[in-house]
Amino acid sequence: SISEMIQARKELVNQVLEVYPEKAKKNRRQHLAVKEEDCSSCAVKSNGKTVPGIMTARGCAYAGAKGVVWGPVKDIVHISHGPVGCGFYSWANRRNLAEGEVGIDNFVPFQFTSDFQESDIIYGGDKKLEKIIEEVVELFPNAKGVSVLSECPVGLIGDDIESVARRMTEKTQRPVVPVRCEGFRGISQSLGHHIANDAIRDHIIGKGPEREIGPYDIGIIGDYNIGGDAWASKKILEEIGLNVVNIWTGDSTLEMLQNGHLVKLNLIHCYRSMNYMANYMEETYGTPWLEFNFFGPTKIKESLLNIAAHFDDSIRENTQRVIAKYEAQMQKVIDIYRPRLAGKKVMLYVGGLRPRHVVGAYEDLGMEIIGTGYEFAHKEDYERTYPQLKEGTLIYDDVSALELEEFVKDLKPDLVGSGIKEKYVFEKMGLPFRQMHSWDYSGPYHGYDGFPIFARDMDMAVNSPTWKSIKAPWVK
Ligand code: ICE
Repeated sequence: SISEMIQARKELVNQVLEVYPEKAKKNRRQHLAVKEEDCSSCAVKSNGKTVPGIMTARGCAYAGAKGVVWGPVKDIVHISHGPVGCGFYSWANRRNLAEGEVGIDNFVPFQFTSDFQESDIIYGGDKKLEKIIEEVVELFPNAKGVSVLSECPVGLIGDDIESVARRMTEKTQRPVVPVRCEGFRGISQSLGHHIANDAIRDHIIGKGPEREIGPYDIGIIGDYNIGGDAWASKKILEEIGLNVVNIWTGDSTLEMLQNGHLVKLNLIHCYRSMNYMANYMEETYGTPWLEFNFFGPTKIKESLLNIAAHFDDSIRENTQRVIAKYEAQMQKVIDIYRPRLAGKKVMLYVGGLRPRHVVGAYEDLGMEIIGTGYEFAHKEDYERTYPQLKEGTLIYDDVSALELEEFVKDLKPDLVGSGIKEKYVFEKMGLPFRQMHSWDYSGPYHGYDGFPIFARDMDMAVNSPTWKSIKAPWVK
């Protein structure tokens, strides 16, 4: 029965926690829960400091600011300011695609670094930064601006990148934006999102030449175009008659950031990383915003109807027509894959949005989420999550490598959806796995274009005969 299952999963949590010392055990217990009908007890603690010594999958503020928010702005050169490693190891692996001519109006494929050396730590890196910015605009005169993303040592030695940025904004006649996203700030990449949002607020929005707002102009907030996601989202919105003028930030331009508030409605996909600017635009400019979810036909339909409700009859009629058109196509996808995937159990562990946003897409294929959790979500994100989950679902916040491994061993899911740090652990166990950050080199997964690809990929993972012939190297 369900109550027995809930009990068993609670016991599993206790059992796994046994290895920790008392203090760590007490801390971690608050981050783990089992979904029950009355969810007063299933709320987990979140957005707290990781227990020292525990293996976390979290990233840092620099990751959240450079990798997530600023990186996809294609016509700005982003300088990873500090030692070479941070920029190098975060280079190109998030798969935020961008169109345009590389080196002319698209700098996304590049990696710019100030490559700090010992002498820069001793004497400071401000002069070097100034010289680099000069070189950047000389080599790439079309760059619309420059962002300076600080890495840890820059903050530790007290460099004044703000004054360099001010001077260079004057000198180069384009925005040079200081982003104080040193990795040691905060407890996860989440603060990096916030810092990056604040930099847009302070240095970019409302500061360019304004444009007229058309009656159907909208912006997409928090779609980073992973594997082409934003293009798939945009396509549907345009089909219902809306005009997507800004995307924050996937395949984005400086102009889109400057004029983010000049739309009738902002649609926010990733609430976690950009709720700050969505709120700011509403409070400052009166631009309304609405959350939506474009994973899987059920959620797409729900979202389209909500969006259409903000517009006139012509948009509403278009929406009905578009939903009907795609419903038939999506049903074909479901007819192929559902028989191969129905009843399969899934465990997820991703960043700050997808652990709830992809649930509907799996359910469209008849799959069941038995465990999910976020690396760095806040209370508001978990509150949006509980209603999406079935009773008995295991919920884990900032789950440690050990905990996740033990949960998976016990619950035996048919598929694990998580990141690169988890991938090879579970694949070596012979467990089907999909990377749910980068879409495992696939995608898009958003929109009607994305769902058939999502379905195919999940089937490919779950039903591959390969897993049966894998024996974990540590099993004697
Ligand atoms: Fe938002 Mo990996 Fe994107 Fe989310 Fe965010 Fe990150 Fe991407 Fe993941 C992201 S912005 S990079 S939807 S930081 S996949 S919260 S962890 S679930």
